[in-house]
Amino acid sequence: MRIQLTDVERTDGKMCADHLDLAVRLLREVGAVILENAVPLEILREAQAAYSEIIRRGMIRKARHVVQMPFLHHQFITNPFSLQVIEAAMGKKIALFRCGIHNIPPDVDGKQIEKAPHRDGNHLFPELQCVLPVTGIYVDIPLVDFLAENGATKIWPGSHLIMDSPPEDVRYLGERSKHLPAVQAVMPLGSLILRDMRLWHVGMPNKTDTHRPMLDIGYGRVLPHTGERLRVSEEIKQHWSEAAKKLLRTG
Ligand SMILES: O=C(O)CCC(=O)C(=O)O
Repeated sequence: MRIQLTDVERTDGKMCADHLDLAVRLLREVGAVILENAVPLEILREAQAAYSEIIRRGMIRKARHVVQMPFLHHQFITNPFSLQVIEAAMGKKIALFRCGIHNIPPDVDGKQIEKAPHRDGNHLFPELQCVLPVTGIYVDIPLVDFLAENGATKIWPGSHLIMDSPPEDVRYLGERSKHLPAVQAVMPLGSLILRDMRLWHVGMPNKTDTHRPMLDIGYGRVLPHTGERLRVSEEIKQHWSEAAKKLLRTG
């Protein structure tokens, strides 16, 4: 599930056809693909410095959502290689819906334990036994080398294709995951990983004495009608039943 981009691809800002095909295939079949040498080190150093300042100011929780430079640099948000894969997998109509940082601080008191995995987004129709194409992809960009020791994300290959049956079983991934093979997404600085949002994953304990931050960027396929709602005045709504009001929900 790993592709090393070549110097030619980096100079062209474009993956060759074979690499692109492989990346799309891995995303479809494994649920994730790692692209090494995809992010220039200079901008990563800038982001590291900015994040060190966030740590120094004790703002880690707030940085779980960051809408500021350098984290919104085009080499992150519109990274040419991740966009190539995203557009090949979900089409050209895509939208950015999240930018944040997931950090795992050093486990100073030895209390970090492995948590249960989760999906970042569920199947579009969890009640059907039918896996649809991907409609949401997360691009995770480590701001340090990702190692087994510092808590590289653990993923369950193929788990994006698992339907939860009954659908409520999505709440019990921890128990279910114990029976399935998993790997840690170990990768050097300069890499990124594209994840189908349905893939089971979890950040692992950090056994080193340095922080393990990663940029987490979410893209979704724009689906017709999903944002459209009838505009109804508050005056009318106050006479509506709860069932009627529910028809205007956005989440
Ligand atoms: O920090 C990590 O490695 C995983 C973060 C995570 O769970 C997520 O992106 O939803």
